[in-house]
Order: sequence, then C-alpha cells, then structure tokens
Amino acid sequence: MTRPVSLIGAPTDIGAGARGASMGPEALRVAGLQAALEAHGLDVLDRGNLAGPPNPWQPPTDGYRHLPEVVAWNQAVHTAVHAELDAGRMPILLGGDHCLAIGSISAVARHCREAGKKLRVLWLDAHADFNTSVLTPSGNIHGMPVACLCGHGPQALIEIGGTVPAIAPKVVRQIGIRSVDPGEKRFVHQVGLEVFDMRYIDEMGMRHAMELALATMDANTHLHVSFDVDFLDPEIAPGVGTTIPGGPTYREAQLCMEMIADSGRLASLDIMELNPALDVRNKTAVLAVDLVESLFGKSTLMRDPERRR
Ligand code: 5AB
Ligand code: MN
Ligand code: MN
Ligand code: MN
Repeated sequence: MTRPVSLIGAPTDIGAGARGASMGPEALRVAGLQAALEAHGLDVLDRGNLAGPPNPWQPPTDGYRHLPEVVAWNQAVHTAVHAELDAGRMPILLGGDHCLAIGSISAVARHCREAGKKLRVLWLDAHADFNTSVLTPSGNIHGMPVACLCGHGPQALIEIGGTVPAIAPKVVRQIGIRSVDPGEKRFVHQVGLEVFDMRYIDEMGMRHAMELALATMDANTHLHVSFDVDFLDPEIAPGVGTTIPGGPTYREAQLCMEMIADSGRLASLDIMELNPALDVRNKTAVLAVDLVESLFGKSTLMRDPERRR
C-alpha cells in the first residue's frame, strides 16, 4: 500500500508572469483531487493552504521580480514539505507558480540526504526553467527553479535547503520541453541536463523517453515529479499562464503518468502553474486530476505489462 498523502496548498503567483496561479490549489480541490485519490484507496489529508506575502506586481530589480516574497513563500513550502516527509507521508504541493519547486525539491533533497536515499527528479514542463538573473528575458523566478536548485541563483534561494547546491544536474530528467530561451539553452547544455524535448518525443515516442528517464532507479530511490501543467498541449490544457503549442497529447500524457506509476517509486509531487483565470470551466484542473489519478495507478491494464511489447 502506498504511503499516506498530504495535500499542501501554496496559493501564490509570486514568481509568474501572469496573475492567477494563486487560485490553482482551490481549482484542484474543486475538481475533486482528494476524493479521486481516496477512490484509489489512498489515505489523504488536506493540510489546507500555506500563507505568504501578497503579490506586489512590481518590475524586476537586478534581474529578479519579487525576490524577497519568493524567498518567503519558498521557506514556507520547504518547511511544510519536509515535515510531511519526516512524518512518513507523501507531500503533494498544489501550486501556485513553479518558483515554489525550489522549496519543495530542496526539502525532498534534504530528506534524501537525511534518510540515505537516492533522488530522481522528473521535470514535466514546456520550459527548462533554467534561467538566471542575467539570462532571463522576464525576471520571473518561475523560469529559474531548476537553475536555483542546481546552485545557480541568488544566495537566499539556493541555500533554502541548507546545502548548496540542493541537487546535482544529473538527478534531473526533463520531459516535454519545447520553449527554451537562447542563453538558457546554452546553460542547459553546459551543465549537461538530460532533456527529452518534444523533438525527441516526436521521433522516439513517449514510451522510449520515459523508459530512459526512469532507468537506473532502485528500491532506495525517491522519485519526485514536478508537473508544470503547461507540459500538456494547450488544446487540452488552456488553463496555464504560458501556453506553448506542440505539447504531449492526452494519450501521451497518460502514458507518461502510467509509466511513472508502474515504476513504483513516486514519493513526492508538485502540481504547478494551473491558472484558473485562464481556464475554461475548470477543465484543465479536471484533466490534471485525471492525470494525477494515473500517476497513482488508475489505469486498468487489460493486458499484462510483460506482454505489451
Ligand atoms: B514555467 C520564460 N523562459 O524565463 C522566462 O511556466 C518562461 O514555470 C518561463 O515553466 C516559464 O520568463 C516558467 C520565457
Ligand atoms: Mn515550469
Ligand atoms: Mn528530515
Ligand atoms: Mn512551464
């Protein structure tokens, strides 16, 4: 039986370029996330929402928008996620914009160090989120969390987990990437991030990408999934701030989630960047819940996995 789950709402758009991701946690609740997980036999506690500073909606200072507020929100996320892991529960962070993955993943990395576990991070996103203050075209910190986690960013953000860097680039696998800024792309290559971009998925298929992304984990590996809802094709998921065409279809996204479930290693999750202000009758939230159900083993295999080849 999977460990008990805790939902943690982080209602802010402090790191985003559009307002509205602050309503993400409530939209996921309205779409029935807790009941859907319980229907799969999970023990689910909704911890409610974290608190943090309001969004002052200011232009960037020295390449960052709202840095002090982003730090405050990430400290709250770090503390809450780490507490759930310490209690033997699986944290599901309900974003909120993707800058909050700094707090979430730094907590997961700290827990892995303390518990002697290996870490694998799957980053499902249209974007690489590997900008720095000099590379960023926007100053929006939701475009920087992977770089911050790898030690490239402002001191107050990179040291949130106590150890700098929080993670090594080699633990990360990015899936679905199709929009990377020019300087960001050079930096991604420089640090050697493993990226299964849409071109790769077009040519090789989601199955092959996921086989490689999930390879070499073992019973001692903690798998964290950071799911930016803009990973999905905007035709099926319009409710995000930064839509990029050409993302995974419904079936490709399902397969991705099903293969993660089959790995049996999922131990923490972020559901990020859902923007109800841009959604159509909450359909992107409903889709996100459907996909999260598959992450927890919803799909009924009519054929034995061993016989699928
Ligand atoms: B998201 C962009 N690269 O840095 C930037 O949604 C977009 O968390 C970042 O993936 C998108 O501003 C951040 C142009
Ligand atoms: Mn993102
Ligand atoms: Mn601990
Ligand atoms: Mn994105």
